[in-house]
Amino acid sequence: MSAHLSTPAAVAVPRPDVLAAERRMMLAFLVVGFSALLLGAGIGPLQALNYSGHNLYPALRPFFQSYYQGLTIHGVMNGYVFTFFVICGLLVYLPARELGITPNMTLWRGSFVIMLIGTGLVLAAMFDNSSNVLWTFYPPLKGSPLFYFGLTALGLGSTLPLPILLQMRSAWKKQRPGEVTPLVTYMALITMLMWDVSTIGIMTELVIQMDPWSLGLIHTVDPAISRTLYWLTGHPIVYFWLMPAYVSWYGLLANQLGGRLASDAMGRLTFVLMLIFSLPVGSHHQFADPGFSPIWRGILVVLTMSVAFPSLITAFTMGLTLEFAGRKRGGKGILGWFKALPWGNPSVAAQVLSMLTFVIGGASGMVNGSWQLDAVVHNTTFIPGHFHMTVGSVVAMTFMGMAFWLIPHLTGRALISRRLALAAAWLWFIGMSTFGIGMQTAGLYGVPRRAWVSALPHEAFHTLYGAAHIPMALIGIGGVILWLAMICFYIVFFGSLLFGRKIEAPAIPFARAFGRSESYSLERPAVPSEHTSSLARAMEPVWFWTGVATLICALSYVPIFWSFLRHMTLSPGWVAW
Ligand code: HAS
Ligand code: HEM
Ligand code: CU
Repeated sequence: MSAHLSTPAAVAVPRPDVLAAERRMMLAFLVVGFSALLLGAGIGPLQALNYSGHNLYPALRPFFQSYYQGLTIHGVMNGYVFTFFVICGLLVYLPARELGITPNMTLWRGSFVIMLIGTGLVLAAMFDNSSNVLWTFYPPLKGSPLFYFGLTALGLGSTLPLPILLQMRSAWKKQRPGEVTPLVTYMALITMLMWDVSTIGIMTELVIQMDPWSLGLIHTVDPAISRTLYWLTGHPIVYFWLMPAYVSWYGLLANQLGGRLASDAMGRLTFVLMLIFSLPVGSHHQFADPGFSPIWRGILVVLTMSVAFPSLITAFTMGLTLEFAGRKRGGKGILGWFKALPWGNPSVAAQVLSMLTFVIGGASGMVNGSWQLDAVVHNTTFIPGHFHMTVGSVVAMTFMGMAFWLIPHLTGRALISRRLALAAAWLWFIGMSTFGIGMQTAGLYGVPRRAWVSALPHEAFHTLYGAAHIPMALIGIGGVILWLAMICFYIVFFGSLLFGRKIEAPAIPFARAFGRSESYSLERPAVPSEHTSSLARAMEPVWFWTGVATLICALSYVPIFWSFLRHMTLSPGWVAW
């Protein structure tokens, strides 16, 4: 047997100054990302209070002229800036630690700088009240060129981790021929392949339609084509947010729990299925748009249910992983294992609590994904209810949980308060659940999303929405609890960065699994190559799977664009504020 063991190649450990530079870069991504969340999510409760009938906007006049200006800032800062910075940091930094290979720092810095410029441009465009076009920027609403060029830069910068990952993986493959890519790197790579293919939609929309339109070089655009290009990317974007959270669940959490991952191969399968199924389904956001045949809408329903499948695999794999860990820690009975998890660790608590919210977030996704049911909930608060129980909880909380170990790891400073970190996780969980359930229930009463309802006269508000007053009150209460959660989180986040006690930097969770104190070298336990599962091997040809995904995507979109291009409906721009 030992003859088949692959021996670790002798590779130079990255130099301490290079490691320090990588840490600084990761920290920069983290700090910018979470600062964007501070601004974006800070506005969220104002919107929640809008739905409970409290209009705070007149008091905020010099900063926000309208509800829609605030809502645009909220969607853009949270949906693009927070997520992109954290993800583009993590998906390079974690593989670099796992492989023990230095990433291409020029490209990584390039990604950061381009996105930072983009952020500056969109902030200027949103704060000068010129671009209240909401985060989906549907034409014919028209904002300023700064907004669209800013988004173009953000989009471009977010694609750059892909070449960095490809370079690192090929360097690793040269040293370890015949072995499958380590799990975290594999997942990061599939995520970036999916994302870079999908950005063709939004980048085409921005470069061919919105950028020249905003500059006045063309005078009209076709909104149906824009919306379809937008959702070509706009659906995969939700998996671009989710998959890095899954990287943490599959790649790191089992070790944080002191257990083991139920199945490495299932993790790989999950990612490949997400790559294949997320690209063609964007038009399920357009069930209410004209121009799609009923047959195509039916196919979209089937494809959408298929993309839920990898998350169901994840639910079972994670459920088992949690159970392993809980039983190992002495948990007994049907749910005793759940109680026995290391709840005192804020990083674990944030991530496991986020999984619970995903049960509701995922179920509401299946409601949206069915064409008939979507007709009931489309454009109601049910939809933001759905996605705050996914991106607003699963993704935001998992990233917060990661920040709780990343800050000590990157800076060598301890968290200033473990209790406050735990409070942040629990308050976010309670606040987001109260808010999300309120939003979803209010949506079933027909309360519209994207509506400044609190500006209505008192009687009109009560006549229209009186029946939904309990869920609408829950929305406001959830929002206020979320403010408290944010206060706890940011005291820990910035407090620890500035004042945390100096400690020895903790190891990356997966480093411990491989028996290393710090995952800086290529020293992994020798794995008998024939022991790697055949499923994991079948998932290894990433270019093949990307080709399949791209082909299916093209097959689904070419007929749609073909008919749209033959029946163009051009519109001039509107400024509705
Ligand atoms: Fe969605 C709209 C369908 C998932 C985000 N979605 C949105 C929008 C956003 C968004 C931002 O088909 C609105 C954009 C806008 O502004 O208009 N979505 C789905 C489906 C899924 C789904 C089928 N969405 C997500 C995720 C998001 C996200 C993830 C962000 C991260 N969504 C839609 C549709 C629309 C839509 C329509 C358009 C609606 C309209 O009318 O506009 C699926 O992927 C969901 C699958 C998930 C599951 C859950 C698995 C559960 C897990 C946790 C397990 C728990 C454990 C704990 C292990 C099936 C993994 C166990 C312990 C115990 C003790 C029990
Ligand atoms: C929209 C509240 C955090 C992403 C909304 C809406 C509310 C809200 C009430 C719907 C507004 C409307 O339809 O009129 C909150 C609260 C938060 C929070 C109270 C917690 C402090 C987050 C986070 C994310 C996020 C963490 C993502 C990472 C979005 C997006 C929209 C939205 C993308 C859609 C904006 C649009 O319709 O144009 N939020 N949110 N939110 N939220 Fe949040
Ligand atoms: Cu979608």
